[in-house]
Order: sequence, then C-alpha cells, then structure tokens
Amino acid sequence: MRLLVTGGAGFIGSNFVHHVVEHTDHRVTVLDRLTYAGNRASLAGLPEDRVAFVHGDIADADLVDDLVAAADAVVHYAAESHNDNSLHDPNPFLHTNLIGTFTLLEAARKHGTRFHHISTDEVYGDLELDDPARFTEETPYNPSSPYSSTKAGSDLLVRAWVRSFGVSATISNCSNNYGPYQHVEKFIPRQITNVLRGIRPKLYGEGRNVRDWIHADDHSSAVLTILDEGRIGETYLIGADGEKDNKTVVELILHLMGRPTDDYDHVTDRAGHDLRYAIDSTKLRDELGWQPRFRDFEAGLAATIEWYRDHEEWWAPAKDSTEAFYARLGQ
Ligand code: NAD
Ligand code: TDX
Repeated sequence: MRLLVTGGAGFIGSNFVHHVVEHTDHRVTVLDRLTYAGNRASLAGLPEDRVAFVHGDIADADLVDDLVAAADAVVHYAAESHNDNSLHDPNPFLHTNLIGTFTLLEAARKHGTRFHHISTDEVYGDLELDDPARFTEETPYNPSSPYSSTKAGSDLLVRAWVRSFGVSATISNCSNNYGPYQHVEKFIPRQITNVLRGIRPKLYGEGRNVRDWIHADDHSSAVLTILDEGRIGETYLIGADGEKDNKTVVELILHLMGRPTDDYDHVTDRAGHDLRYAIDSTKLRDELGWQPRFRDFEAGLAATIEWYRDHEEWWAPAKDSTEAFYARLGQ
C-alpha cells in the first residue's frame, strides 16, 4: 500500500513511520508542515525508496488533493497537540485540527480513499479518581480544553463524512503516549530532560491527576491493525491499562535517574486540568485481536530515559525556549 501519513515528523507519527518500515512493505509519503513540533531528524535513517517527505499544510486543498489522489490510504496524525499551548493561543488548533481535517476528508471523499483518523481519549472529558468506569466507544463526548474540543470536532467531522458521503473512514482514540521522539514540552520528556540538565522536575498542582500510559510503538501496531481489519465507520479505543498518577511518574523518573525521589517542584496547576483518563480497549482486543507489547511501564520508561540520554542533539534545540515559555506561565 501507499500510505499518506500526515504529521509524520511529529512524535507519534514518526514512531508510526518507523514501525511501518520495520513491520510492513508499505510505502509512505509524509505530509508535515514542520511546526515547532515537527522535526525531520525524527525520520533520519529511513530508506528513501520507502519514505518520501512533503513539506506542507494539511489545510492546503490543492496540495492535499494531489497527495490523496496518489495514496491508497491516509493515516491522519497531524494536529496541534499540546493542551497548555491551546490555553495560551487556541487559533492554530482550529486551523489544523478542524480546517485541516476537513480538507483531508474532502480529498478522501473525492478520490474514494481509505481514511484513518487519529484521535485522543481527551474527547471524553475526565473521570473521578474513584470512578470504576473507564472510557468506552459509547462514552459521550465532553471535552475540556481548546485542544480536546477541536479534536472532538474533528472526530465528528469524520463521522459525518462517513454517514453523509460514504467516506471509508475509521477513528481511533488513544490514551497518553510515551517513548522516543516526544517533544520536550510534554510531561515525561520535560521531566527527563530537566533532570539531565540539572533542573528540578515540575509537577502541576498536587500531581494527583491520572493518565493512562501506552508506549507509542503499541499505538502504532494498533493503528496498523485497525487500518487492515477495522470495520468502516467504527471507532476503536486504544489503551494498555497503564493508569498512573503524575506524582508517581515524576518520582519513578527521579528514582530511575538516580536522584532523590522528592527532588521536584510543585508549580501552578493547568487551568481546567482534567483529573483522570482511563481507556477500556476491549473492543479492539476482542474484535481485532490486538495486544500491547510494552506491558511493563517501568521498563518502557527506563528505555525512554536512555533514549533521551543518548539523543541530546535531538531535543536540546527546543529545550531552552520551551522552559522559557513555561517560566512565563509560572510552570
Ligand atoms: P506532535 O505535536 O508531536 O506532532 C504533530 C505533527 O503535526 C508535527 O510534526 C507538526 O509539524 C505537524 N503539523 C501540525 N500542524 C500541521 C499542519 N497544519 N499541516 C501539516 N502538518 C502539521 O503530536 P503527537 O503527540 O505526535 O500527536 C499526533 C496525533 O496523535 C495528534 O492527532 C494527537 O491528537 C493524537 N494523540 C496524541 C497523544 C499523545 O499522547 N501525544 C495521545 C492520543 C492521541
Ligand atoms: O510539566 C508538566 N507537569 C505536569 O505535571 C507537564 C508538561 C504536564 N504535567 C501534567 C499535566 C497532565 O496531567 O502531566 C500530565 C500529562 O501532561 P501532557 O504531557 O501535557 O499530556 P496531556 O495534557 O495529558 O495530553 C497528552 O495526552 C493526550 C497529549 O499531549 C495529547 O496530545 C493527547 O491527546
């Protein structure tokens, strides 16, 4: 197959491209605008006869039309993805997450191209800490931030294009990813690179908020499974039973990096901070037979720490400006 992967120079998109090259015969064209979050170095070393790169905007209808016409399937990762940025300036989130997704859907409709939309568990809002329920495909949408509301809107566009225009689309909503190539603005790489730089990790509020962690490589295998075997029009939740509160994660990072586990700061909490996310991925596992490979969070985290230790040249250029942004917010 010829895959068009949008956002393939970002964190999860680049992990997906590496996974596809390693595990399939597909050829990939990456379409990426190379915003602050995109990095061509994340695709370095991949074979040129398998992976092509196009620098451009998913909201550029002429460009998108040409690329979708040449693809057998679109896997749509491109997004503005950081909640804290969306609280500071929502505008790019509307452009990319809504107009960009609309532009891709119109091209998929015109050319009859298979479409897989990557989304997030954040569209479902949050759960109480003691709620026995987890998110399922039936949970009502209830997004909290400009980021999650534009992702929710993009999911609804996909559903409407399936029903009204017969677009062959599937949707997946995944929990929090960790692994290599994640931007230093995000929680886990921020704390790892802080420790590497001799800066104390920064925990929002009390750190009671729970995230459901999955390794990015497991996200990739789930997306390939849905692309191959998913039922058109269906939504699949992707998760690996990885619930941890933020305080536990910071203390584990410090422990794995040989630091005292109380060597961190509590900083200003995020506005509207979602308390807990938790995914029930029974449908994906029972219907399509998918299973995560990384079941030991501590081992996956240790490998991720090693990756950041070994790849300072990849993350260092973004570190100072990211910390300056957080410092202005008191975080
Ligand atoms: P990221 O911010 O690391 O990467 C986004 C990529 O999209 C970047 O390479 C950027 O340059 C590109 N991009 C942004 N705007 C673009 C535009 N207008 N045109 C073309 N390219 C553009 O994001 P990520 O964390 O890898 O997330 C990828 C997808 O996965 C997003 O759709 C996100 O909502 C979803 N998701 C992320 C997580 C997570 O934990 N990070 C969890 C679930 C779902
Ligand atoms: O310095 C920090 N300190 C801190 O305590 C940062 C950056 C974050 N946090 C907290 C906020 C969250 O409770 O850690 C948790 C994780 O934060 P992020 O990495 O910003 O992720 P989150 O807001 O949970 O969203 C992520 O998962 C779902 C991705 O960024 C989204 O793109 C995805 O949809």
